[in-house]
Amino acid sequence: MLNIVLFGPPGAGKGTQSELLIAKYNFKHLSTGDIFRANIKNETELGKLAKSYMDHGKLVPDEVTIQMLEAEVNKANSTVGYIFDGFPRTKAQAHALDAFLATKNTSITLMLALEVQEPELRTRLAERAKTSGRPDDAEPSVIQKRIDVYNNETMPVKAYYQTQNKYIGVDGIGTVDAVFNRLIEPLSKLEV
Ligand code: B4P
Repeated sequence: MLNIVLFGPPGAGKGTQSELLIAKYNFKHLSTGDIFRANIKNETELGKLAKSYMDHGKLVPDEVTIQMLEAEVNKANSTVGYIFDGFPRTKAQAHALDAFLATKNTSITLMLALEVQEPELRTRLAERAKTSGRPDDAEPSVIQKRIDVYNNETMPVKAYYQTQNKYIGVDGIGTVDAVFNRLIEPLSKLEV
């Protein structure tokens, strides 16, 4: 079983690359952003709560996010493995994920991190705003807030996996296919 954390700043291409990884490896995809957006669309209580944070570029509180993620893993019950896309985004989430996976006799195999610099992130998110209908893409000040939150609250998660020797940084600039080929290189070694 391979469990991958796909990491990177907002707009780095986590969602884009997850789709390709799933097509190749049959992983179960768990994107906390997608799950929150589905709840917003269905106007659930969780959706209303998540929206009040997401629209301002803030993280949804850990307690709510961790509980939701664990419920989704239990529902999915994959034997191939999971791609955690956009989770963990705080050290508390990383600790909780390790503890939770241990109860299932498994663990995170690798963190694959898409490295993309800020000007490119701003360009991509502004471009996506034209078609996504996402309020958090539409406003440059909200995009900046998401990047700041990433630098302050999410970056420490990188060190968490580095100390476990599980961190692999990948250049996220280039065509989608070129980035994908860089991402699967470490995975192909694991498959042997
Ligand atoms: P997410 O849904 O995770 O969104 P993201 O970081 O904006 O997107 P991603 O990196 O997946 O970008 P994409 O592939 O689409 O989070 C949204 C919000 O949800 C957070 O701000 C937070 O409020 C909340 N949330 C989610 N998880 C949470 C958690 N664990 N804890 C608390 N809160 C949480 O790519 C972006 C654009 O770039 C696309 O338009 C794409 O076409 C383009 N692109 C991709 N690859 C490219 C390439 N190689 N070259 C050029 N363009 C490319």
